[in-house]
Amino acid sequence: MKNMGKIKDGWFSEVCPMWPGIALSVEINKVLYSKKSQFQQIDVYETKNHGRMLVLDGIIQLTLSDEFAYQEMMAHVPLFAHPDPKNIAVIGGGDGGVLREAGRHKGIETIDFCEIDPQVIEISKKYLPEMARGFDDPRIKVHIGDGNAFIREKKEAYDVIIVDSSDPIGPGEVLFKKPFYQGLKHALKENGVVATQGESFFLFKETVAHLAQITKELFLKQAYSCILVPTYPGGNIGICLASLGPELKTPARKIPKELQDQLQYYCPKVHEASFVLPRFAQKIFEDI
Ligand code: SPD
Repeated sequence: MKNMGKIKDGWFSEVCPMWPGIALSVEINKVLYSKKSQFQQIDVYETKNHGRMLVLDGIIQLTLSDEFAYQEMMAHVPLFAHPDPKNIAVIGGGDGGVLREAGRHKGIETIDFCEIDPQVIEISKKYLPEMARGFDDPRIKVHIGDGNAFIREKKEAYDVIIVDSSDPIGPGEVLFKKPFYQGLKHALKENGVVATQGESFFLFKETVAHLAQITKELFLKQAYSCILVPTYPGGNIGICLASLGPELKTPARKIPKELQDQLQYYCPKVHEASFVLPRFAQKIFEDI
């Protein structure tokens, strides 16, 4: 896929046809890594004010200054929505950030992790150790391959599945289609919960509506949680959540104090508040 990032006068600009007319720019000091893998262009920058930044095919995946918001919410909202997650899967997110957060749940027994691009894992281990320490957890089994194919082979295997995908262009595209969600449902145990990268309701109304439609058709409950992330387009991103039983909008259990003390964004009140949407965004869900 065409690399959509541009560098000019020391600024990296994320320019993507998915969000026309808007470019998010970050001032950079140094290019630490820049190479094409079998699947995508991978760049790591040292930014001037936001720590290191991982960019795939020209699209910002994270900066170290605000990554905690996304990783914490992607992991803890679905994991606390489930009453007792023991076996979980994480699809995508080769930087290891969601794994790092999921690993904070002591009750989890197994974590299957599937990533299509092994280079993202290697580069994250080398340049983003704060993220990739997620891989140190002995409960994790790493599978390199296509997330869609991986999930299709699983039947009633997981309490929670988290899909930390890039946008629906390039390798992540298949993860926004109905057959993938059918596979997710099939792979969930009774009372299972699924959370997928759900894009911004400001910039991707059609994608948000599309995912809501699919999850409404297939699951018992569905909801959309909003996360504030300054270095994602529009300053926000969403989680598309669906369940075969549990309520999604309130945590199913108390957060242990020692876990809460490690977090910077997630807490039970933020869990609930993240589902309170502005009127125009509520309408997306009413209209499906
Ligand atoms: N528009 C960018 C969306 C990126 C979502 N995935 C980020 C991966 C961080 N673990």
